[in-house]
Amino acid sequence: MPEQVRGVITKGVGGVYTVRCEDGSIRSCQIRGNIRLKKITPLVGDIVLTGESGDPDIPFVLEKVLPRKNYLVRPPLANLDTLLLIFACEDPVPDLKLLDKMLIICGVLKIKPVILFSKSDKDPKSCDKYVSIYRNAGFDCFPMSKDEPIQEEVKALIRTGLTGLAGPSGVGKSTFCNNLLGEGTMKVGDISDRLKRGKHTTRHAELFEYEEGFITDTPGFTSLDLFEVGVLYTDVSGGYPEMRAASSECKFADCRHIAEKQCRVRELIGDGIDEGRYNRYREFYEYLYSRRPNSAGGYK
Ligand SMILES: Nc1nc2c(ncn2[C@@H]2O[C@H](COP(=O)(O)OP(=O)(O)OP(=O)(O)O)[C@@H](O)[C@H]2O)c(=O)[nH]1
Ligand SMILES: [Mg+2]
Ligand SMILES: [Zn+2]
Repeated sequence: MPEQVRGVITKGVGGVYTVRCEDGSIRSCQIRGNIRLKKITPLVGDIVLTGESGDPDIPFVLEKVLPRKNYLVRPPLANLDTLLLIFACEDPVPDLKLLDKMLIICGVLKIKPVILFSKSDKDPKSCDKYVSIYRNAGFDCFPMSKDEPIQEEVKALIRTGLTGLAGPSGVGKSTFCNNLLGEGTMKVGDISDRLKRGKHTTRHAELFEYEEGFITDTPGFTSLDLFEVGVLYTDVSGGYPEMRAASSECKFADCRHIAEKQCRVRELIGDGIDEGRYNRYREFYEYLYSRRPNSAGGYK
């Protein structure tokens, strides 16, 4: 039996997976013919065992994907410690609903979120406003501009473990990677003049070494359905540290902060709890509650 070597998937394009192995080698792997991998799609960030394929074109094969700590459907990444959520304050304007959904998912998967509002040069005031909303909510959140060095505080949060980037197209994820790792690491695209949207320049996730850890650039995405990725209504509050802190003062221990009397969370709206954040909480909660298991028309 040929020797198996362990490594991490750094890229997967067209069924060919690049693996950075523990012995320092880089192996191009196929999965063809491997029955053990039938039920699982390997992802960037997966720890795998590789073996020889006997095929000179793609000389190695993925033998096994080792158990994952966690994984994201969007962007498709495995074994994350930190998720760097990048949203532009302008061009494109930030989709805070998408951001809040990602924060809920981080809560479910126990991934540490760090939020960056990019393009602060375009509208410093609105950038500061967004940053203060998310800082007040209890998150690590920073303004960023491509012509300024990446803040040391941000670097300190991502220097170990596996960090993924996530955010819409055109917000500057690849620009951030180039600032961090050196110009030319990733191709950077324009945004469309008319729609003020990105052009999906990055097509595949790709993992790079950074300090003592790894960082992964990803393609931008615009939509995400919490129900489809398996989030339950009971998970929503996990994306709202500011509400959890206040809920100990709600009259009812199981307060949902929707229609209950003497709800401290609702008392604080506009005065400690951001109204937009609260409204999105309510929308997510009501949507997922309507789709809970065993509800009328449910799936059980
Ligand atoms: N003004 C300004 N422009 C920026 C900033 N960061 C990125 N850009 C520009 O935004 C455009 C898109 O940047 P990319 O880094 O390709 O964006 P991306 O998030 O990787 O986009 P996808 O790969 O499509 O998901 C480029 O024209 C960048 O130069 C910034 O801080 N300020
Ligand atoms: Mg990109
Ligand atoms: Zn309450």
